[in-house]
Amino acid sequence: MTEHLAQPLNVADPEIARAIYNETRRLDSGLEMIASENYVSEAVLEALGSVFTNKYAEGYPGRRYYGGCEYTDVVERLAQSRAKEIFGADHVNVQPHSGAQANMSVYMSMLKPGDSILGMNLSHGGHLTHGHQLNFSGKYFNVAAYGVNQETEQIDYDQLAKLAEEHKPKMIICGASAYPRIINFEKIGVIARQTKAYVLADIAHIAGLVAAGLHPSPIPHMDFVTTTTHKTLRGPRAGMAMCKEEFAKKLDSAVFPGVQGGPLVHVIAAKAVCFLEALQPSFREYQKQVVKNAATLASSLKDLGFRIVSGGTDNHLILVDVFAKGITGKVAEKALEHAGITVNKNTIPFDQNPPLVASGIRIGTPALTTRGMGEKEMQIIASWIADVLANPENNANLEKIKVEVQKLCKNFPLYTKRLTSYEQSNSA
Ligand code: DSN
Repeated sequence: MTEHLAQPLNVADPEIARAIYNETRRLDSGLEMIASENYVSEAVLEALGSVFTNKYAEGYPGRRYYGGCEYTDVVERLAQSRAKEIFGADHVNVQPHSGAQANMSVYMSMLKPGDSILGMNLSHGGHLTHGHQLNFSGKYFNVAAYGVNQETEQIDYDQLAKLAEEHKPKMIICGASAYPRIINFEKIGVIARQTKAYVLADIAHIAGLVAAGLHPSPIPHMDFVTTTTHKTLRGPRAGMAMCKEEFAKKLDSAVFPGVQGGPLVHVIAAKAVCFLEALQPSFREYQKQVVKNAATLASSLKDLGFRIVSGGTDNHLILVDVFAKGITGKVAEKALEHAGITVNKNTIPFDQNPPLVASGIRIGTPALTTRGMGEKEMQIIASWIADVLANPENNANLEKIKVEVQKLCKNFPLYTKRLTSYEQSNSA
């Protein structure tokens, strides 16, 4: 290889190397509590940074539009068979670049522009791609939306059934990005069959829990199941789509050539690695701890006087109604960030504030659990969150808590070799 192309990153591009180092330090020294984030393993990172980034491989294993796909086929077949083993799906397509593209592919395989769909309202915990007016799903399809019951703040299955009966959607979409409770996939599957609708579950948030058997599987009740691979599943930033055998051909041609061109083979390799990790017994233990940590966080915050949307959690996340304490989600997010605790502002059901202000914050435990934190740490963190939100503008207090956060993080180190290697090579 030409000599200058063999240079390490910190020599070839010191500015980008520095930004990567700073991001690694940020992850290591702060509390990452965004419910959709996690920390991948070194093995996943190695696969992501592999030479497979060089490869074009349009098509599928054994039938590609490019030569040189011998090892690409090995990678994609391993990813497919591991995903099938984890979820028990008839058919899996591991090529979607993201969850949004996985969803788009499912729509493209069965629907035509103008068809009706029924999805969960974004402001009640759904997702943009489930029919939001600003998203392609809301622009191309005729959307009806279900939500949660105002009292229980849990999915209103009666409303869902009624809307399905009235609107006769061609597809019902379930799954959520800010919903802390078990989703009754069986019930939704029955409603779909009664109203002759196809049915899709987007399990992006809970895929790791489903893989570990800690959330009921949607597979027996759904025609299609999509997910991202980077949230509770703890793999690379990407998507995946599964379906019943009868829809396999349609789904595959919707992914390629329908929605995407060449697959990202290095990302598929990293998905395969994360799937192998998810098949290990330790993964189930990890997911159990994710759920226990979220439950502890919810009960600790409740004890400290916070209103938890729906009264608690069954999964990896909680939604806290901070507006009930007189501050907005926006202010809460900023103050917590100042103190080294990263969360995101989030609307709560029937929110009186717009999404960029929001009345809630969404907090998740997948990343901190990967670091090895447990219920004891969750109790400490809950008390810091309460302290920050009691005085969100007291900068001295926020700085004081940040120091405490950093001390705690030192006991749960992250990506140490990467940090040391950069520091050593830049110490001269
Ligand atoms: N934006 C993601 C989340 O944070 O939940 C969902 O795609």
